[in-house]
Amino acid sequence: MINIKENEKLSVLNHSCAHLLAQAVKHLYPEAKFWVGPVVEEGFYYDIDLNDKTLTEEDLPVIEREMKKIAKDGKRIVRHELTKSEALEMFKDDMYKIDLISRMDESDTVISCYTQGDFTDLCRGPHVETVKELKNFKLLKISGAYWKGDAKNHMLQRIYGVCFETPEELEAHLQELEERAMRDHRKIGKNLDIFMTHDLVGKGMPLWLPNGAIVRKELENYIYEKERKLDYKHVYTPCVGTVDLYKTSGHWDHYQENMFPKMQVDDEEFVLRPMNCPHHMLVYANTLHSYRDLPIRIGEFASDFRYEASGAVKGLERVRCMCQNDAHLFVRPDQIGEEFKKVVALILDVYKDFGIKDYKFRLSLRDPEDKEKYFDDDKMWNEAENKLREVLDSYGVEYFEAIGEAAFYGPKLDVEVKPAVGPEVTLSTCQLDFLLPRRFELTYVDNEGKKLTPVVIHRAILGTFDRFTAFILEETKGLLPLWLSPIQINIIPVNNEYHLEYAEELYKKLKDLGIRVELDDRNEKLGYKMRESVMKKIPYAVIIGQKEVEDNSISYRKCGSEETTTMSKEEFINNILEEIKNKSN
Ligand code: TSB
Ligand code: ZN
Repeated sequence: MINIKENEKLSVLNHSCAHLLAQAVKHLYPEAKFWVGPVVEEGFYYDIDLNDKTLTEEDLPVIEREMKKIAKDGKRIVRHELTKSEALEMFKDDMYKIDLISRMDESDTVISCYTQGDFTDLCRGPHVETVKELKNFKLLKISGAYWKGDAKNHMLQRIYGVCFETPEELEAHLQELEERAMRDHRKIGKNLDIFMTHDLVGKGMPLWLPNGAIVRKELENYIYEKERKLDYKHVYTPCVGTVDLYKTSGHWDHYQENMFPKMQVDDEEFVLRPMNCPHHMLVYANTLHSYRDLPIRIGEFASDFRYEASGAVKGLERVRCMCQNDAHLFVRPDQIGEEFKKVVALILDVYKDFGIKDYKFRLSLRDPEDKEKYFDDDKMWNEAENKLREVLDSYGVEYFEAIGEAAFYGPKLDVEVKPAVGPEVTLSTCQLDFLLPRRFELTYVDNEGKKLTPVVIHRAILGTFDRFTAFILEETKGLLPLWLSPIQINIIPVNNEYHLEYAEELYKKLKDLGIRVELDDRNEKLGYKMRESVMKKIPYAVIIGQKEVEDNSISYRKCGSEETTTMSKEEFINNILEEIKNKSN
């Protein structure tokens, strides 16, 4: 999909279109005030204050019509330059523009505004010459947005749109947007009954429905088995901890803005945990360790709670209550490289199993200027960052660097993927930490009986089951591999009167074998049932008609294919069991 912001010509066009939008809104709602209207990757938006009036999607065509009318009129777009005091005078009744102008530095900024007909807006420009050039646009959606992106401020209304030079380009873009929306896991998740949300439970707190619970359980079993083979030891720990636990770890000082507020119970202060590391540090400290015991790998499918801005929560991808596929690896300094390599190998192995190809490794480093967010110890950071680079270079992993993306306790290697809608997100992560083991005074005994401090590697391969499910639903467009599908086989008798008995027998047999099977014995037409089976993304639709009953066979159609295959019942069952066992894609 084209990135409008990176295309100079389209940027100008889209920015001019944002002004056209503002002008139309002003015509329709004279009380409207405007904050900012930037160009973004997907077009443009404008943040608008309409006092108490709330717009809905239905208002967009009305605004579009007004925009078309203004564009047809064809006024020139004229630039004026102003001094700061002139600008302050000109916009004196507009708190938003005054806010912007007040922050401009008179000496090195030219303050400019642009006028088209009866509408003037403060703007740096540049713009197209006349509004006539703004022909091929579309308003896409409307949402709320806090002023300056701060939840403490009041809410503005954000209208999104996009503009192109030709109607063909616009049409192609809209088509692409529609396809993308179809791939959105929130839509797929609803259609396939994977998860739901409810205001009474709260924002960012999805409820996994039976179909989703199956997917999650299968993912848990899958990764548990991989980790078991790699000598991970799994634990269960509580999803709360005392404030003191998080003061010891440093989360209280460096991660508090991402945490839910504390709660008082009797004489203890608790927080819902945002991470599991402190609990795992205590599990490690529960036993004495010799240098020969390391690495020790403590894993958990652990629930965490994080404060994510209400505008940022999104389906299963960004939630406030999540379950991490977490582990903390306690290693000797000489084992860092080898253990890190094993984690990267596991990530690659898992991605291969799922057929995930489109991802990037990102080396996330601290921002040395940000003393609040990152633990302040230059030596420790340099050591950790250099060690990580050294490991990555020696194993030939390709990555790019991102400043300010590290965890507060250390640098990390993240895997970044692009969801159907919205910016990139992190899936897997592998993080190097010299800090937490020190803060928890963890030790192991070396061969001379001396107590030394281990190093910790934090890692999450599937990231969270929540985000991974969101991602895999989008990757597969809802058609999950057989082993992961909530319903694996749908048996459809052609005629209940003659074929139901045979179908029921097959249903029972498959169910006894542990296959997730459904029998569609409704009195509906075959074509109708087949279409529904495809819509529900059930990998196999098995058709039972006269021929099948007589030959003791089955016919099946794979979801998405028009081809029907017939074979003996035994052969089919063997193939299915094999496909599930092999976790074929
Ligand atoms: C790996 N302490 C480490 C852990 O040991 C940790 O918590 N790392 S994390 O902060 O990067 O989170 C791990 C993973 O959780 C991320 O890689 C990401 O895939 C996933 N994740 C983070 N925030 C959210 C969220 N709000 N919703 C869903 N998944 C999330
Ligand atoms: Zn951790």
